[in-house]
Amino acid sequence: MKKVGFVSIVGKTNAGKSTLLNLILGKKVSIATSKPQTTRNAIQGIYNDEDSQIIFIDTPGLVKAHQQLDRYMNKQISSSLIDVDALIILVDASIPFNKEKDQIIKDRFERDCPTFIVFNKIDLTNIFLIENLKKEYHELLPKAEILEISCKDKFNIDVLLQKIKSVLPEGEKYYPEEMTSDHPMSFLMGEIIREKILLFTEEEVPHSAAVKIDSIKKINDTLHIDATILVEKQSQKKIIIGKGGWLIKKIGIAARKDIEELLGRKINLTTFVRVEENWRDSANYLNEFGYGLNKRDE
Ligand SMILES: Nc1nc2c(ncn2[C@@H]2O[C@H](COP(=O)(O)OP(=O)(O)OP(=O)(O)O)[C@@H](O)[C@H]2O)c(=O)[nH]1
Ligand SMILES: [Mg+2]
Repeated sequence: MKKVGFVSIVGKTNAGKSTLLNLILGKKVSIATSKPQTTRNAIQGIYNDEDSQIIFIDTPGLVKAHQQLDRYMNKQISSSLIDVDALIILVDASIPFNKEKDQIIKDRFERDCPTFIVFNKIDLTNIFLIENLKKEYHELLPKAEILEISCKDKFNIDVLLQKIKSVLPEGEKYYPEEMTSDHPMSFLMGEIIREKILLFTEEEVPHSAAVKIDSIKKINDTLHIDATILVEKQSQKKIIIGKGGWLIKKIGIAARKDIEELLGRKINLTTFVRVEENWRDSANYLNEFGYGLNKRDE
């Protein structure tokens, strides 16, 4: 018998949720960047060791719902909270507490399961800020246990894991040990391309882009991957392509390098940039690019 269970990682955007998941797993299953709203889908990362199997669920950061894509992201958060065995509420500890705004943490995340409020980025903050955060979060969610970590310095990650194990039930593994995520490899390939777009573009472009893998074909010993990048405006397409195609080339080279590392083999990556106005509000395009809402979610 092992300690097994589902643990959702929730919080505001940019708190470091995806970074934490990748760090715990020791491999990348979820992209992480300094841009807000990097994660759009709930992503399961499956952690295994001798005495446990923990299925962590990385979630999008909280967003105000303006478009259907935002509603999809919010739905991903709430679905990830159903039937979890424990909850990690990740907080960027370098940002001071705001009584009005941070009430949302209680409103959205308070559950009956064991809950850890985890202050991340303590490498960026100081003891006074942390003490104040502790006081405020204790008032907000008195039953939750508070912990400090730094993903950057890999500080206290083992302590967090031990604490989580201690509250999980015993049982049989849910998944075979070679499985690390619930998403297929093609999903991560698309996300890696999106990560490069997030890294190399500014303002509205990162949030207006989606990526879809159209085909993966093996010819001789090389994998040929075709991907479509969707944007909302002609001007964004121009930015992503860049003068003489320099930026799309840069995005492609960086993505290819990461995907090759992931697969341990050479690939050939072809990207095609398509413009669809308001795709973030169109059920058809959301479906096509992996953000489909059920009718009852709308
Ligand atoms: N200094 C510092 N930076 C960190 C730490 N953990 C994560 N970061 C950075 O914080 C930024 C956001 O990280 P993500 O993992 O993408 O955050 P997220 O919570 O998944 O964000 P969303 O997906 O947008 O909700 C990245 O630039 C990380 O490198 C940390 O412990 N210290
Ligand atoms: Mg994320």
